[in-house]
Amino acid sequence: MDYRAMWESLGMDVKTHDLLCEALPGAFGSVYLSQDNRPEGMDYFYSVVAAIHGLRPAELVEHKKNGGKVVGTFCIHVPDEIPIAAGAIATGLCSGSQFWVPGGEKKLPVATCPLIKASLGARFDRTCPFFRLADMFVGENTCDGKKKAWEILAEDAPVHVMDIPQMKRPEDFAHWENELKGYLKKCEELTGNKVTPAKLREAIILVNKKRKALQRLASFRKLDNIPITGKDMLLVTQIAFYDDPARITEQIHKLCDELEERAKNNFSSFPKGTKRILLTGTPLSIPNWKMHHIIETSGGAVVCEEMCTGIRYYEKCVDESGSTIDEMIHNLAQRYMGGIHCACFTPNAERIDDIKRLVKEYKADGVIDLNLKFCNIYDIEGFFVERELKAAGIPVLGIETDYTDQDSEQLKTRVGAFIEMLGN
Ligand code: BJ8
Repeated sequence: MDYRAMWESLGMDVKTHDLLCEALPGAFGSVYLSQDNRPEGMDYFYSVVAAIHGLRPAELVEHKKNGGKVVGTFCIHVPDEIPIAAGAIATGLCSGSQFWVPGGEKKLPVATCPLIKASLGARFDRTCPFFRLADMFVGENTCDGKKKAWEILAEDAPVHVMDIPQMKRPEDFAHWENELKGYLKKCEELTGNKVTPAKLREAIILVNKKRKALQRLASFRKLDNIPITGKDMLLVTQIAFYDDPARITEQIHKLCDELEERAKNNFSSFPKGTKRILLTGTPLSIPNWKMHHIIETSGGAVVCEEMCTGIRYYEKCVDESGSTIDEMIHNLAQRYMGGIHCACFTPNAERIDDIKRLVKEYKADGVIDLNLKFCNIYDIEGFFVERELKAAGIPVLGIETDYTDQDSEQLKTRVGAFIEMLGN
């Protein structure tokens, strides 16, 4: 398929398409292709990224030609199972590149988190096909920046906003169940398809299978000899937000089969003595590979991400036992609210418990608490993260950054010193 022509037909800026074709291989290559001993099973994921501006969007175009709808989401509190059960394609929309930030700054204050600015920039500047192909954008009021940004986005696109409670009391779960029911209705209206119990059950099983594949992949990172880099694991997780769920599940298992062989031979992707790092904090949307690259070129290996682009996305499955819509909505609410410990909740002690548990499970030598600039909720919660980890004797480094490369050298120095300290 001629992706350039597809961009044109979507009313998009084709100059950006040409620019991406030129810049992406370089940017991706310097981070990824420089890795030695990559598993062959990563080839699929590398090829998806290389054509991210065309390959998957072309499938969405085809789906729409056949009368299908596309639903775009920004937060892992919003279940994919519901649009899938209504016959739509669900796709992640969070943006992780500085490329879109100036466009976002035309509409939003500069002092806004880069993830939000990039997302709005991608839509308003017509520079990301996913943002042109979504028939419905699903926002949530997890943080102040997002909550207000959706009002601006709604001036240009159809937006459905979900009201996520900020506490986890029984009445809050009841409220979230209602919100999920409202979302189901919205998806039915959009697609013209009824969500039947059989369809919803099928979607729950499908998405759980993807989670189980990611869990299997992550389990290799618990080994003393880790057969896959953190960068590769991050890439697979990021693509999981966009790709066809059944296809990516198959590809992840294929990769895992190869890693099983590597594990049998005690193969390690890292030299002996590499320090094991757990990352926690704000999400790392595609193509944000900055911190993983810095850590893994400074004597560290990222063994786990306590993040939405990590463990929080795949560690917990939805209970598959429900048979009525109400029972399944209940189970979805438990998983999508009870099972995610985002800093938007108060109190949020479960996140600290998770970090401590994951440090043990993945044998991490230290934790880096990463915050995207202007994200107040994670920044403030960093107080507890640092205090509690220090009290538990776990070394921790707090870092605030954005999507630019301006602070890369400084970060390398800080991360390098932290990793060296872990060696002592
Ligand atoms: S469940 S982390 S995906 S809200 S946009 S809160 S970085 S200021 S993304 Fe998130 Fe859902 Fe929570 Fe996860 Fe901060 Fe930026 Fe807000 Fe952000």
